[in-house]
Amino acid sequence: THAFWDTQPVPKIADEVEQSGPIEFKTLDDVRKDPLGLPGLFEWVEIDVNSQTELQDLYTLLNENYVEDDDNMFRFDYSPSFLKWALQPPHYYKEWHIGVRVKETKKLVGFISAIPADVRVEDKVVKMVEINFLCVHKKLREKRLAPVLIKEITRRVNLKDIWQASYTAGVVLPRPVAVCRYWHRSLNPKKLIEVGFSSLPPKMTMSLMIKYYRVAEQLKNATMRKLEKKDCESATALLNQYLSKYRVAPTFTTEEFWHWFEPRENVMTCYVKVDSDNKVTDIFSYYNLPSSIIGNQKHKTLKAAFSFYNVATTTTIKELIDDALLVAKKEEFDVYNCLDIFENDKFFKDLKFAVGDGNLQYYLYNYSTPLKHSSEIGLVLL
Ligand code: NHW
Ligand code: EN5
Repeated sequence: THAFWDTQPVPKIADEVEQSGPIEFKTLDDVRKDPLGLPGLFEWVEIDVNSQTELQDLYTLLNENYVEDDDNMFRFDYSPSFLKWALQPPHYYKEWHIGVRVKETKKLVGFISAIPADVRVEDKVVKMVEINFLCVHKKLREKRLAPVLIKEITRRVNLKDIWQASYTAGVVLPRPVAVCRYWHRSLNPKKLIEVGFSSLPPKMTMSLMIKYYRVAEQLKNATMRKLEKKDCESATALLNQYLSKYRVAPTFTTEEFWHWFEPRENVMTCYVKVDSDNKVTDIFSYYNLPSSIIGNQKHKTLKAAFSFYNVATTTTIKELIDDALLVAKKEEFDVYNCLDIFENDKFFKDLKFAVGDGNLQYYLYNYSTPLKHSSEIGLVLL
């Protein structure tokens, strides 16, 4: 049982959902105008990510306390520039960057965020928020602070007349829309083995392994280049058209597209191919999310690229991602990570991906819809 989740407008684990739509209907009159109560030692704060010191506080909280793998060997290490990008898309609200500080010391011990997004579920585009970076300091765990953060962000989102949310988590809660798997493509097998990210299969030698994971030296799509601003209209149209074939997928304005895909050093890599009329025909993109390696003497960080949105029309998805691997290798990533959403399972075997030990569940808040297969999901959250 779930003392908190059982009180929320989400389907019960055993519910058999048939129709898509909101679970409850409320109006602004139903929304509290004052913040939720916090235990007396703590206070609500807004984190201003344009302030170097506040951004650094958030970075440190997450760097020390955010998501780890099941064996506590790796912890996500979102960089300050990544966090700024992730939290300030077009039409963001600073009130949705919520921190909890200790009153006396001002130490940041909790955080949750929302950003606006239009997400289509089946045939309806729903105005939503995407919730991310929920974090409670390790020393304050299991004291029911997370439900307070979730209720407070819900209140502040509701105040803007938005009643639905999407989020992902490694844990199972009531009730996943889809259960997805991570797959991994080794780019630096020696380091991955040294840090325990992967292991040397029996009868495999290190030199065989290195040879096996070698990537091509030349792009399969020789004309692919970095995305430029002038590509935006065409690339947005191509991506929205592609996303229309998935059951759960965002829709992007040109402005949002440029925010999310503009190449940013150490944050976002996006390449496109254009035809003779300057129309974008193919796109690959990935974001840069390293992990701290917990307690390793030799290596402190694992450099991981995470597959974002990809569209292939003049090439195959396999050749397109092969090119992404080459670029990621050049950018010195150790591993390229990818969910089994979209049509991604088409290239896993041929491109030497191996299934990981982590799941990712997709969720909607206050919206029920029948369970989806991972390949019906067309949404990537950071
Ligand atoms: S998923 C990453 C979440 N963060 C981490 O895993 C970081 C490391 N862990 C922690 O910081 C991406 C803590 O363990 C957290 C829980 C804070 C996770 N989502 O305070 P208590 C996101 O950011 C439930 C939702 O005692 P704690 C997405 C748990 O089931 N609920 O636990 C975030 C239990 O409820 P139950 C989660 O360990 C989406 C209750 O929390 C959860 O000290 C948020 C226990 O609370 C999770 N990942 O703190 C929902 N993990 O009913 C957004 C645990 O079972 C909903 N719980 O008793 C939409 C809101 C907006 C709506 C707008 C209309
Ligand atoms: C919020 N938007 O579990 C998301 N990662 O498989 C938050 N495993 O990296 C929720 N355990 O399998 C995120 N190597 C939930 C994910 C949390 C992080 C996580 C998994 C995903 C992961 C690696 C390392 C495991 C270390 C021990 C893994 C084995 C596969 C290997 C890859 C390289 C080639 C050979 C095979």
